[in-house]
Amino acid sequence: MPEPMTQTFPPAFLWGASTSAYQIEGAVGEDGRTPSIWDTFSHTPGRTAGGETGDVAVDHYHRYRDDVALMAELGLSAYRFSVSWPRVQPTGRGPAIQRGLDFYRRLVDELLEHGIKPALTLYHWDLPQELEDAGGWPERDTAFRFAEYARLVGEALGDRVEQWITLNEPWCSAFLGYGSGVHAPGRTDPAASLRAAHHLNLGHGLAVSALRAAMPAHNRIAVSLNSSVVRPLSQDPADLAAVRRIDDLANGIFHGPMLHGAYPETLLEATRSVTDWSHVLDTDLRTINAPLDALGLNYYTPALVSAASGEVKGPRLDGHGGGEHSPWPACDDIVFHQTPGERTEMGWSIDPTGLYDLIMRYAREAPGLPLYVTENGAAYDDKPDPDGRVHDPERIAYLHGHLSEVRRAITDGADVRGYYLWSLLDNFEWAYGYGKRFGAVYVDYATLERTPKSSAHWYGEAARTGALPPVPAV
Ligand code: PNW
Repeated sequence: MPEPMTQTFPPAFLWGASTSAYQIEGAVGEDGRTPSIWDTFSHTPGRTAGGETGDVAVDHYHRYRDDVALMAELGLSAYRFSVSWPRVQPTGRGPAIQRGLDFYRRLVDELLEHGIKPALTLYHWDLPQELEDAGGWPERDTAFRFAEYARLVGEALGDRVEQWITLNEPWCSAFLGYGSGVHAPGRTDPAASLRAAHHLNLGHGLAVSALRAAMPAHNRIAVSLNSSVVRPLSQDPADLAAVRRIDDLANGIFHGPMLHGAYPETLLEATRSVTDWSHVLDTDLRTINAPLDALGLNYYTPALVSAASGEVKGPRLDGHGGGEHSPWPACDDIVFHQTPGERTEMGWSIDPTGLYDLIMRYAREAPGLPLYVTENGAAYDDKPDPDGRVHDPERIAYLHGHLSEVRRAITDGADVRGYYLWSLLDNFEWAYGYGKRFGAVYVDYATLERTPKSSAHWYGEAARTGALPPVPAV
């Protein structure tokens, strides 16, 4: 009998971990892989902390067997990874190369042999450089190239992977990649960022159809959005209007066309000074609105905004401080404030209620659509003790807090089918390099040795029992 306070989850609930190709694989020149925009970006001086790159990362390409064994030992039931586009289709055009696909076949077979359900993300930000040279996501053709790539991967892996995710966090690709420029390809053009958002949407819609045609019908297709929880600094109408505009640019710009077949009118109106939206063809909206089988939500921290009132600009949601270029087009009159509460190493405040609010919002926005938390986690400055163990009670508290809110959402009627912590392993945290450790498993970057942190053991127990174990004192 569970104790009265035990928080149990539905028996079929998936307990997973997430990673992405460029952040963990390394082996960037092997088996025919060509550079992606992240290779180019990370090798450009001044773009990443300490000039760090994913050249070696955590060498998962060669150590995937050990990494799967580790997941199995911990008791995880699911694993979300991404396929590196330039490994499978080096120039972004033409036939797939089998050596690239073979790596993912081996990885998936290894997972299935250990009883771990694979969830495959097609695009976690590593666009083949050749496609960026042809204009990248601001160009319409990139959407069609993405659908073609989706078909190739669907044909190759559709027999063994059931859970498919088209895009990871298109907001980051569009607005950090082409707006603020803190992510690859590092462009800073607000009009291009809005065109990129549309072509990511279009690529998603085209890819859904391509996957349906290429794969067995029982496979499930989803998208992972980093939908934001946007809160007003006050109930002042000007602050509420600021929330509306940021919400449109963070959320509605993606879920509008994907779930409802239309961009919010308020979004089109508010961005007229940047674009006339003539890049959107009428038929695109029907394409983007292709029915989905599930929705993935990535959540880390909420945003707190107000209308400008003359004070110094607070750090932005992108965690890069008030950078020179904003990722938010036509929002110079909106201020981002530091949200209250304790923060992680990213400077992101910890607010588990944001995850509850996000889930409940999408339970309403997409009635009947199963939801997954496809990323949630925290960076801390983890260090091994003299005995070699790594204790991270803060991360356990973070995971416990957020999983409790997932459970509360389920109790309140949301159909949440699983949770993937970010991340399985410490890895290349994009522009921050290796300094920010999100892993449940510690990686010694000198030896690449893996050591499960205490949070990995805690999470593994949750996965094995289907209930949240008690939290040690921090
Ligand atoms: C996500 N923001 O990135 C990504 O999906 C992961 O690859 C990444 O490692 C993880 O979250 C932790 O950062 C984000 O500025 C990057 O709002 C930036 C933002 C959000 C998510």
